[in-house]
Amino acid sequence: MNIDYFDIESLLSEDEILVRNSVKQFVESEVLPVIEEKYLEGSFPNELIPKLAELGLFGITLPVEYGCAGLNNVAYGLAMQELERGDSGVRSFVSVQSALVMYPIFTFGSDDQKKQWLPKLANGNLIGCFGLTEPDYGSNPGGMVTNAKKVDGGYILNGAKMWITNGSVADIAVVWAKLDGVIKGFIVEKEFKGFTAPEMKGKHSLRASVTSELVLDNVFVPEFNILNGSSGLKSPLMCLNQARYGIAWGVVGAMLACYESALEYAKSRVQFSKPIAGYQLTQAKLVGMITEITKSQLMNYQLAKLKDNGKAKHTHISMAKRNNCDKALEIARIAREILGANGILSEYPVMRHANNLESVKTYEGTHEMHTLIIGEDITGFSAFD
Ligand code: TGC
Ligand code: FAD
Repeated sequence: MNIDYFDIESLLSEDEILVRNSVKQFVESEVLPVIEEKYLEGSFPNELIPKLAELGLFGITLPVEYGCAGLNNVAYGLAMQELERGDSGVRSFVSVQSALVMYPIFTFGSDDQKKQWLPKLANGNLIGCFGLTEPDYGSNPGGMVTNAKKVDGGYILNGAKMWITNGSVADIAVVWAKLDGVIKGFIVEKEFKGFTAPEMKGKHSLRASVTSELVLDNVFVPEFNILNGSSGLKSPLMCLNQARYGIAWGVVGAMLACYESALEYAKSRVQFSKPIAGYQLTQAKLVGMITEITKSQLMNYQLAKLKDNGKAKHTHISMAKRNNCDKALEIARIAREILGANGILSEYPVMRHANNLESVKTYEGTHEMHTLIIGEDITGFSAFD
């Protein structure tokens, strides 16, 4: 089923529809059959990695000369939407690889660095992660204490990162550290002495996704591995723009899965004299859901157009990330309500999506951070401190 109340499909090109349909088909045939089990087990379905690469989903907007698909932002968004219709953890995997690892190498790296890493990241032979958050610096990454010192032939890195998606499975980590007080990006390879990435356990959310600490204990990073084009907090924030954009689209996929599940259930579950879909209270819930989905779809489409035309501001992206994550979580919770007791079972996707969305609303800038970012933009007053 394509839930598209305002016929947004009529705005899509044939290529964009093709991307959406092929990712959707992949999710239906390869992700949905395994995801509940993987979620309950607490592991990522690694067997999907070569297939995600084959579909061209890693670095989807980057140029073909690096083995990427070179597609536009509508296609990127639709791909993320369809992946997250399956599971936020699968979309996270692709977000990190594309927006947080390949994008910084493409944007801040030298030609040699691009040639060395991008094709292998595009074909899934290398997996990457992105280390910005620290135990004491989450919403305020500018305060980070991880630091780099210049030495002969390279740098010595010390510090710790926390909550890092794909950390323990990554071959390379894009680590942000202060060099003479200025934030720079470094490519830390998993074999480097003094570098470890213990997995974080006990999550009730994003269970089909690996989350880790990164520990840097006097790690020598050769000169070749510094991202010289990066400078200051603005550089990691530019990467976050790419990922937040993908999340804004992705969570619409989670909304669609929850809405579809609740609608079908409501039409067939009979209580008192008729299906619960026939009661006004249930209809009000379903109407609220489809209206929020439609608003998010329209905002995403216009955001994509702004982005493709180089006119998207980071505050536009904040608005879409903030709104869509909030509404997705609300929709997932209401869907669970409509399903009654069945809503907590793994037979239905809604509780998994609801739990995942708790993280999605938090990472890449919490709801509150995006409120303050937009608040500052419209009033001219910063309310962070
Ligand atoms: P502030 O002074 O506001 O900004 C510093 C410089 O950066 C510029 N800037 C941006 N540039 C590009 N894109 C953006 N989004 C930008 N936001 C700000 C700003 O203009 C300034 O430039 P300049 O030239 O003046 O130096 O910084 P602040 O220290 O006051 O901090 C505020 C800020 C923006 C950091 C905070 O609002 C924020 O965004 N916090 C959230 C942190 C965050 O999102 N962390 C995410 C970690 S990664 C992650 O969660 C991955 S999840 C992966 C997955 O599994 O999918
Ligand atoms: P804090 O910053 O401690 O915030 C706690 C609460 O205080 C929040 O509600 C926040 O909104 C509020 N708050 C903070 N400051 C203010 C203020 N000024 N005004 C009002 N309220 C405020 N990070 C990475 O670098 N790489 C990753 O790959 C990555 N993956 C993640 C995966 C998962 C599953 C999760 C859960 C997180 C991940 N993160 C990652 C970290 C994520 O970006 C941070 O959790 C997020 O930025 C918030 O930081 P925090 O958890 O330290 O919360």
